[in-house]
Amino acid sequence: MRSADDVLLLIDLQYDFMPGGALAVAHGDEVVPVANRLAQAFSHVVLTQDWHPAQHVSFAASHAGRQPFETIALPYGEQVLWPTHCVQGTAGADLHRDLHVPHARAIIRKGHHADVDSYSAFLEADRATPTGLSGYLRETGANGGAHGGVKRVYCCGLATDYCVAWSALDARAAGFEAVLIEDASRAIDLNGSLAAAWEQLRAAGVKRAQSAEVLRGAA
Ligand code: VGL
Ligand code: ZN
Repeated sequence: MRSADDVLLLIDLQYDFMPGGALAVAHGDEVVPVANRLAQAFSHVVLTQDWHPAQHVSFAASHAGRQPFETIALPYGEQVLWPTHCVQGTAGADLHRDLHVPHARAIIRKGHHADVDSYSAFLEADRATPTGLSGYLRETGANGGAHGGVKRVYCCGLATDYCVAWSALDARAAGFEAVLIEDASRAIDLNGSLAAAWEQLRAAGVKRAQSAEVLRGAA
């Protein structure tokens, strides 16, 4: 079992990101059994859910004449327009039924502000609004805040080049060690986004690991 310094962050294992879903990630369902195995090795697991209101600013359908996968300029920067996905309370926003992590301690829902997207589990796309996750991780962990909380965040899930990468980068920026578990994640890979994400992750000091290494305590 991993020490209480470590948390496993399982990102967006929701039907809309699975094959057949509204924003399907190729082979996304293959990560569910890997996530289940990893979760058995961590006492501290946190889940995330992409959780948008129906007219969310990241949806192409919210912008007249715009198509999915185009980009637009928003006050906080460039935004990819996505197919409508993970609408609050819909079946597509549900976690995959084969995900078995009954000991998960928290579920962070993100992207719930209508006018701001949030790939990251830590900080919304305006790069100013925290989700509360870093405060939660600092206050919990080994023996609670008084003894220092979580030190290392293991990230995996969907999608490698968006929500997983941004979460790992923001974990680093918040002062945690960060590890991205590659084979427990799958990518969207839009216009070179996967290679760009790996370059950013490397530059930020996020470790790239495989689930087997994590499971045998080598990463
Ligand atoms: C995600 C695009 C839009 C993700 C979420 O989970 O990676 N990507 N919303
Ligand atoms: Zn989304």
